[in-house]
Amino acid sequence: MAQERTLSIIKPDAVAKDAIGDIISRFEKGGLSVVAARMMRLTREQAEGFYAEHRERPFFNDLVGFMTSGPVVVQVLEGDNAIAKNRELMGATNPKEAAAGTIRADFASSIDANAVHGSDAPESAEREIHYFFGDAEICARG
Ligand code: RTP
Ligand code: MG
Repeated sequence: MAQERTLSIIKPDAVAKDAIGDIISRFEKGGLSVVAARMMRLTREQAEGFYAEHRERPFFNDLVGFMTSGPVVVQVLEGDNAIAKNRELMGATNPKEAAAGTIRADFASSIDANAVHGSDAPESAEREIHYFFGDAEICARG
């Protein structure tokens, strides 16, 4: 299977719960390696730009408000089939629908405060990785 990279964000609710370590452990145990990482507080402009595809959606303001409500951890994950693997480890957007054992089932409290973000396709992964990281900040393994 192809080696891929994907952009992951540990959202403010999970950071506030001190679940950073547990969540990164899920990725590592699931076969994904961290190749770049930064803790930061998103500005409104950064959050709006990141979620620009959702600009017209009714939940956009709440989403931006939530994503700027506290610090997040942005990271690049690398591994076989990393984009789909990360989404599988995350579980469904709404934690009520997330499969048992997924990150959202275990750490999310609502559809808004849902613990993690993951890129959903190769094109979005490319855009989202470079939204936060320059090539020199991504550390090759091996
Ligand atoms: P994400 O982008 O954060 O990884 O989540 P996702 O792909 O599973 O879901 P997406 O459709 O991209 O939505 C982005 C975030 O917006 C919030 N949302 N709220 N109230 C609603 O109906 C609703 N739908 C989406 C969620 O917090 C979701 O993670
Ligand atoms: Mg999404």
